[in-house]
Amino acid sequence: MAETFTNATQILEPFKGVKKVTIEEYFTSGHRTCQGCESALVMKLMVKAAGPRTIVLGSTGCMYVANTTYYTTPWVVPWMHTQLGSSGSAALGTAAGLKALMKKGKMKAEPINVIAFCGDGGGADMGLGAISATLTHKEYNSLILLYDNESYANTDIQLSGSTPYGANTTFSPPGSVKRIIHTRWKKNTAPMLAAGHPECRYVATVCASYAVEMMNKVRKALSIGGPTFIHSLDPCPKGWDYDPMLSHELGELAVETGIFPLYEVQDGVVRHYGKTKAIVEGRPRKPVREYLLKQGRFAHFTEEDLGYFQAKVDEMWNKWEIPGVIPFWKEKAGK
Ligand SMILES: Cc1ncc(C[n+]2csc(CCOP(=O)(O)OP(=O)(O)O)c2C)c(N)n1
Ligand code: SF4
Ligand SMILES: [Mg+2]
Repeated sequence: MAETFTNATQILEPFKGVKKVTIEEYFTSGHRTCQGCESALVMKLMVKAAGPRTIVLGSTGCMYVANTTYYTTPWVVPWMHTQLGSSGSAALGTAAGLKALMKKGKMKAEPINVIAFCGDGGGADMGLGAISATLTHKEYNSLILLYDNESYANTDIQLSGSTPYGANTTFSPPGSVKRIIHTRWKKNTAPMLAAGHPECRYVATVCASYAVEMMNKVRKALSIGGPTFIHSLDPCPKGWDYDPMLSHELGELAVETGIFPLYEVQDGVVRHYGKTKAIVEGRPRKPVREYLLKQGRFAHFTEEDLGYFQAKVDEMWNKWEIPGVIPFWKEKAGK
């Protein structure tokens, strides 16, 4: 006799402070990421927030390759690799499969979290279409988490649509004739997905430098139901070329300079978080040079380049309809 099936989610209450965070780990030793790798911390916090009744799927990239050396794995929960552009398809297929098996009584009906992670190459570039499709299927519960180390890191730091303007990558080395090879501005991925998928109930940005906030956004995304999306900015010592001990500080600086705002879009309501909220309420932003000049990938920047970068970030805050989130502004009357 099939059990009654409701497709409910787990209700994961927010951790009320760091002392209330559970001590159990579901991403443990056994991986070979670089020293100071923030994306490994993101995996650890993501699955700690989700808890043991969770399936993790991951597309090709550092968080696949460095985490699954033959015969070892840090994952304590079930996990599966999926093709580079397929985090969306893997999330949707797994959620649909679980739902069908439970509905038919072929497995115990219980809420199981489905999380698919992807890198910026796999998610913001190659897999964007599959993520978009998944975010339109409101009948299936899943979370897609994009860990953004701002390059195709695993294949030796090629530039992606998430790489910041001017950064030195293996595809954009500064030369003596042309200093800035990468002249495109970083994609605004989370708002693009929030605005384009009106029935996706939860989209958020996170940074593991603010770990409790990050875990609570994961818990909210999993509890709220339907497909959800989180974009995490992850300092990468190898790709960004800095001392590994600076990972935490660089995450903070990305937020304090206003380059990477922290917010959520829940049922269409935008809420800024933490230091981003303080900036919206009038706290001065730190100059972008404090963030950029700590990283070797910007070592070739001149004052002119720093000025250009600062002006673009100023525009996000002074001109955008919703500061740091929505890059439109209304035409002034009479123009
Ligand atoms: C279809 C396909 N094209 C290319 C590759 C080679 N490849 C493996 S990992 C990777 C980089 C992925 O970058 P990203 O998604 O940002 O993850 P990261 O390596 O930065 O963690 C590439 C290009 C592949 N595995 N599959
Ligand atoms: S290259 Fe960057 S993302 Fe990849 S394992 Fe090293 S620090 Fe982590
Ligand atoms: Mg990447």
